[in-house]
Amino acid sequence: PPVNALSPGVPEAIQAHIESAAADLTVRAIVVIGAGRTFIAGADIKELEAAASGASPSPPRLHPMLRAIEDCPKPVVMAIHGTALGGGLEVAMAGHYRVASPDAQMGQPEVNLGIIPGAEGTQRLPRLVGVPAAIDLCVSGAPIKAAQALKLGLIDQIVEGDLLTGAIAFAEQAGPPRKTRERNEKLGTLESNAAAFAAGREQARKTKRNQTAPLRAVDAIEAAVALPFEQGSQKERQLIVECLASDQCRALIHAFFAERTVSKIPDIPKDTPTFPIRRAAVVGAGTMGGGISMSLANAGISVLLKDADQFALERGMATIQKNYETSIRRGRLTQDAVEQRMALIQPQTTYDAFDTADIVIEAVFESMALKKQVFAELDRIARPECVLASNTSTLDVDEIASVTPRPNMVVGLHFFSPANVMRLVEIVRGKATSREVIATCLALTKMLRKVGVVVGNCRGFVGNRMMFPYMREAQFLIEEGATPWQVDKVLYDWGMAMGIFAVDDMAGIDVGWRVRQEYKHLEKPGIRQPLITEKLVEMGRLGQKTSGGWYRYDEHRKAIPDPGIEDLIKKTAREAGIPQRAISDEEIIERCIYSMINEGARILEEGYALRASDIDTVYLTGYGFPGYRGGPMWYADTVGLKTIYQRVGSFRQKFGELWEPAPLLARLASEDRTFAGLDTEKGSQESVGAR
Ligand code: 3H9
Repeated sequence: PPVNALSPGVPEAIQAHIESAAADLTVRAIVVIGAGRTFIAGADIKELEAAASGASPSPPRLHPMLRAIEDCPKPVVMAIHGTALGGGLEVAMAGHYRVASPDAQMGQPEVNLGIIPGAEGTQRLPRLVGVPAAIDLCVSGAPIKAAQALKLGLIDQIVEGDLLTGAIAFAEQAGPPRKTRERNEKLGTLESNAAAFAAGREQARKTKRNQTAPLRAVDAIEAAVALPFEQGSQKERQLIVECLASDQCRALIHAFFAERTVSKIPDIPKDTPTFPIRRAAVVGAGTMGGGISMSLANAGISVLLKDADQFALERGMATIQKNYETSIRRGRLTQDAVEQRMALIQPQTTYDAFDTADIVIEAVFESMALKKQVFAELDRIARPECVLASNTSTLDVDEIASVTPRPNMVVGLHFFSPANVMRLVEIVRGKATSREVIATCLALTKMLRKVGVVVGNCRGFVGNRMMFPYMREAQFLIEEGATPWQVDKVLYDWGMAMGIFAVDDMAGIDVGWRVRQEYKHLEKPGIRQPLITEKLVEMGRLGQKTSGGWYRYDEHRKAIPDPGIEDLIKKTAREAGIPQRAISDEEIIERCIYSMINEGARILEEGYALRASDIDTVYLTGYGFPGYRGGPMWYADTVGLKTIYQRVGSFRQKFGELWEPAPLLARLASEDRTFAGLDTEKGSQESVGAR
């Protein structure tokens, strides 16, 4: 429980029960069904983790159980509800027949963990659904619903009503046992599937950039076509063992557990009382306010969306409508669903009915003065038990809270743009924020199907605080001779979802610039500051929204390198006396990524993040950091903290005090330790933001 993973003892018990039912003369057919909320969600990922880290010699062997099921002389019917994923689907495919609840989901998500299906899934799946569909399922890792599974031939029937009753009725009528491994009617030949294999490899390269496992999954399916079942299975075994030994697999398994650990906060146990959230209000109908309103409406929560400016409000509602229409066009939502969601969002220019809201999320401009004004107003109107949240991305939540006599109810909820899509929400715990409010926000982010990471209240919190040095170094690099497009390409090829300058253009160059203005008084004189942003803002080149920023944009929003910007950079560098040189790809990665890691180490030491793995989750779910590198802190461990520390030290000598190594990094490096090791040692002793 809770997902019926195939942990040690489970496969053995399934096998024993199949064998005893086979021997029982009173049994005519067998139904295998999961207890609780699901069928089987796969092999036990803890076991896979042990195999990947070398702690156990090999991956779990589910094969004897699969053989016992498939060779059972009586018909075995698999009854699927919830999720049949990975090893769960592999068990189901070893059965002779499959029925499912209408809302059941099935898939082979192994690539998301850096492996391929390793319990004959790559051999049975193409036999049931054909090669192209099998490739798509194994390369994308995405689950399909029962209706689609029926269409593909993965299941034989959808059972409306009680699944067990339906499955038993099916079993009573079922034909003789039908071994999947002996079914070749959909398999085809290497020649007939040549195009499918080529397309699958292309899909893998495009959608799972730089990753090995999706390509190996195609290799394994190819083996299913080329070889008899037994030999195909051996090939699959060899490929999964190879995948398990990779850094990519270890990183992705780390990412899986890191994401599920973030909600475990030592001083906020699972039974902490929460405030029910049925009705929300959002202040500010800009990009963020609109996206947040959509996220709330998508979860069935009604929203009052307020903007004092009628024009901004109408534009905000039109953007929401347009985004939903795109979802209809892409087949993600029905017209009906969209109408229901739109009906949940009520636009208004006043604070009317705000006294009925369970939570208010402020999403106005990033200005402390403005935010304080809004919170003072909210304090007058909101109910005492209403959670007052600010979507600030950098500002001091305690200072915002100081304008209300109830700072315990104030919290930061930092959504990421586009808020209706991005999964990360930083839950910023202020000095006085109550445990109940944090627990409520954790529950709310779950309802919104997002990942809520509790962070402390420092400038930029976790994500943006690490983004400052990352962006700073990227800008220094272009001042020293690189181009924005070179830096972006290197970062993209390394695995980032987007280059940093493309990100800045998308977010709006004025956003970062405005933050810098807020904190200008803290800048130390004599310390180097990036020079170009200010000029772009003066020129009105604010990014995509003005069709020009670091890049120029065509009518399809395609980024085009702009020689004018290159000239501007060169001229500015000349005037500032910055010598020009060729910059290597390696230097770009080291300066951008190591500066981020060094800041991460500081954040961790200062207690603004609870665990290194929380920092990783922030970067994996909100900043497009490649999952197969595990997040910045995990990546640092894989490079080796000694190496990182030495490089940071040499940059300190070359570029000055901005590169001062974080004391924690220095300590762990000298003791030959890792961030992951530190997480384990710390266990549940400390909490976040509570100091
Ligand atoms: C595989 O099968 C390989 C095979 O080919 C054979 C190789 C030989 N194992 O996500 P949740 C835990 S690879 C161990 O919060 P939800 C999870 O850590 C596997 N633990 O719930 C959490 O623990 P905790 C292929 C697992 O309702 C708790 O269960 N399968 C596993 O939001 C609840 O999880 C997958 O990749 C597992 N397999 O989502 C499926 N799964 O409470 C991975 C979950 O202590 N799982 N846990 O933090 C999922 O996608 C989601 O968990 C699921 C439920 C959709 C099932």
